[in-house]
Amino acid sequence: MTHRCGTVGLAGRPNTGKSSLLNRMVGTKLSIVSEKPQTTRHLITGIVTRPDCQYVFVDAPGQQPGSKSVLHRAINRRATQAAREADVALFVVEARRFTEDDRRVLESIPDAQKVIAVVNKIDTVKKHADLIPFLQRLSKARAFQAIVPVSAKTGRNIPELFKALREALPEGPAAYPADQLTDRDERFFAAELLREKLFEAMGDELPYRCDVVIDSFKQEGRLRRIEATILVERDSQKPIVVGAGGERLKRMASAARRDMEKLFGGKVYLGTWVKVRKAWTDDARVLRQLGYE
Ligand SMILES: Nc1nc2c(ncn2[C@@H]2O[C@H](COP(=O)(O)OP(=O)(O)OP(=O)(O)O)[C@@H](O)[C@H]2O)c(=O)[nH]1
Ligand SMILES: [Mg+2]
Repeated sequence: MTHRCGTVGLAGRPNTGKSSLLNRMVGTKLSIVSEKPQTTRHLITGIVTRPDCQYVFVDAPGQQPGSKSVLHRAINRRATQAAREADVALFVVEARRFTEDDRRVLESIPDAQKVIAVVNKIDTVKKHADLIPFLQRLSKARAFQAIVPVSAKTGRNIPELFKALREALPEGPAAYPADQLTDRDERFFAAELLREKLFEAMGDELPYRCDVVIDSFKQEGRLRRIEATILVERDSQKPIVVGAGGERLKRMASAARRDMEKLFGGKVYLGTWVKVRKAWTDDARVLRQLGYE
């Protein structure tokens, strides 16, 4: 059988389940997930190596209209970057929902690009027949290479998606060693896992005012000693993140630490601080430090 290898760029409106899908396909939780939109802020590579094909998935932020800050614009700029630059784009929509925002994402993927549509969250559809009119409507939006209904949650139809992807990828040798899972380092994942807890524990506004900086990451024997700072924009936000008696910060930190231990496969010490960096979401210098160039 010919060997294939290529990049697969994810794109879609916020919250359609792109990161959940990447994690499901890679079989490891690499990309953080939450119920809130625009959880993902960076491009994250997840690599799947099979005897006949290497799939290099790239997760991306969901594109959200209305540019609120410099951070927001930076996130939006990379929303369809992975899909535009990859060998194949995976356009992820929610079962039975195709909104103007979905259409806008699809239109920003160039006509010449190969696109596979993934209809995610089919576990929320009781009867398969209920999905058919939606699939028909979707098929008119563009000449897709394939339309594959899946559930990232249950894993339903994921093998079919791999099959459709393989057919769309170019022939070639593997680009990465067979045991490589990602192009990001542990420092990156440490920051992301703590950021995920902010998304889980905080209200609708504050997660977008926060980010995480890893101040130090040291391997001491089998222990990873990590010091992290949560950045907030205003003095008034700090006590909200810390919580009464420091309870909330403690809870978020232990949840993040447990996830890190699982991903890294070893004990982690995590120290956390909260610092105010006035209006950092509009500060180009801070944004550069955080990796949003
Ligand atoms: N029922 C169901 N829920 C799902 C499925 N896939 C994802 N979700 C949920 O949908 C929400 C959003 O998932 P994410 O994976 O963070 O979505 P995303 O597209 O990466 O979102 P952004 O990074 O914000 O663009 C989370 O609450 C997930 O648990 C699925 O197959 N079925
Ligand atoms: Mg995401």
